[in-house]
Amino acid sequence: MDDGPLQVLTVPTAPYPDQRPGTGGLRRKVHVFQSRRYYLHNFIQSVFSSIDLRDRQGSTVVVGGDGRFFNRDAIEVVVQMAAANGVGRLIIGHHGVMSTPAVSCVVRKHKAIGGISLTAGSNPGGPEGDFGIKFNTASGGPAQEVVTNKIFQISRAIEEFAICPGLRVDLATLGKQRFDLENKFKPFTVEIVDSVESYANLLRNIFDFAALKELLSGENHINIRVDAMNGVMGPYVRRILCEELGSPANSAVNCVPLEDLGGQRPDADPTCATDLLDTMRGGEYDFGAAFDGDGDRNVILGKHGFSITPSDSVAVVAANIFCIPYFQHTGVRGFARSMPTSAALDKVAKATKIELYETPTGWRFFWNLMDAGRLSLCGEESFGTGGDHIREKDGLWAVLAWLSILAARRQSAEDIVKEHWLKYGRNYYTRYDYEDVELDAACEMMEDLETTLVDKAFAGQRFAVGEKIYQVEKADNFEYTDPVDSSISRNQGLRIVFSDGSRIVYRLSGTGTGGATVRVYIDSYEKEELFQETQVMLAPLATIALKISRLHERTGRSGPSVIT
Ligand code: G16
Repeated sequence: MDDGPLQVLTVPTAPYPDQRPGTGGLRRKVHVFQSRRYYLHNFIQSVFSSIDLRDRQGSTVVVGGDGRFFNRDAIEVVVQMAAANGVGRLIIGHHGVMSTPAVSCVVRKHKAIGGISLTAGSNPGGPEGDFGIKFNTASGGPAQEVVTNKIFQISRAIEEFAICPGLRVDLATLGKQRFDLENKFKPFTVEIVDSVESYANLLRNIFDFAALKELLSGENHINIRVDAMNGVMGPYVRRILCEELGSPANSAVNCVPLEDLGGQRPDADPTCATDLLDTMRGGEYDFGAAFDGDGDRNVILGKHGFSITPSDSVAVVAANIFCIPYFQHTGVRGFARSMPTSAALDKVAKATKIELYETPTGWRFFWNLMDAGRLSLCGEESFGTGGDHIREKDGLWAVLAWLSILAARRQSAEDIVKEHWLKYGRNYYTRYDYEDVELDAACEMMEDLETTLVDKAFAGQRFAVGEKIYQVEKADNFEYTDPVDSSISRNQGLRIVFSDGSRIVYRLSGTGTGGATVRVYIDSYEKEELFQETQVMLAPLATIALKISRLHERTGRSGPSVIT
């Protein structure tokens, strides 16, 4: 600052055709950001340009990230470009690290115009891995389609970007830093904040921390095991679960955010959190949990590794929602799940006479309902659960929700789930992922499949596997009309619904970075046979799913890359 006001430059650039944000922001291989000139700059400029200049001028923006490789380089660019684009104040997590739920919380608390999270969620990290940018708007929720479409349109025609190349921010020092910019009357401010504090305060007002402390460290405490997966959640787990709620320090593992995320895929599902699953199988711990890189997803395990599907998890939380003090105060306005998520939540909604919304995949479809006061709790099969306290799914919130239920009911997670099935019936659920499939082959298969499904002759068809016979009740390409703003989202997944309520859903993922990821979701409701093996129970439907789509033949694959 001693050298006078910082220069603001306008730099010419050329557009890239592929910057359409997917389900969780823009995700690409790290080398794409490194090797394509101004690839990151173009996207960041498109994000800022999507906000009306009058709203942007002097505004506040929150910046966080999960600490993965390329975060620091990217934050520097974001800071320099925010300053040059008229933003007045940036709030940044200490060391540039802040979880996605905390970014949502801080955006709302400071009435920011938006938040930028530098993360590729549950995708692998490191120089050979993925990097990404999520953009949240003033509500604290992921940008909606109308905004992401605008960002994409701008990115396709971009000719220049604005930047203050001389601006250097110290991410390691808490507090305010001021920078004088040429052509600006007011200094540009950067505030480095404790990444956990505001978020922890929010949780303290939602849950009964005294009861949770008793559960985790009182006389009859349970033993928990929490895996932060070397992502952003380490500091949150240490501070909230260990220091504040008294869980022993060694109950939390992989708590230091690493640039390569420890070389493992930071996904909150039992196939990735294998260390946690193995440890839980040993029987030493009563309850286990893990998160993804940026802390918005969660996996919940009971003793001996009893695995709880995300679809069941949200249904159980819904059925026990008044174990959470927040909902005792706010009441429950509605439940929601994404279309491919199992219908377990629907059963609870029906029994409690609470409205149930079925939305397309992606958290951005939930928060409009929350802002309109119509939704309190929602979940997705992709290990996302959350409430209307923020506008993102929230991994640690989900863990505290479960612990609140355990504290109130004094039963094991497994017993709670099994009692739930006895009362409501069970939705057996599985997802097959075919990763890195050739894009054209995947798209052509989906197109042909749609042609088959929407043909009038398809409804009513019967499929037999062994003794099981399934009759098609309806089949379509899922389309959603937002009940709040009447916007329509088409092409959200091909689904076949059978007369017994079982479903097969086919979708192309919006988060992959190589080729296409084909997802096949299978959901079957049982009232009697409640305690069988999922894969055995769903084998007939899986056979039918592959037969109808000819997926293996069309993609050249002999089986899924991952089954969850
Ligand atoms: C993102 C979105 C979620 C979505 C998930 C999977 O999660 O935020 O809403 O369910 O991707 O999407 P897809 O099936 O299109 O891959 P995250 O945690 O990766 O940001």
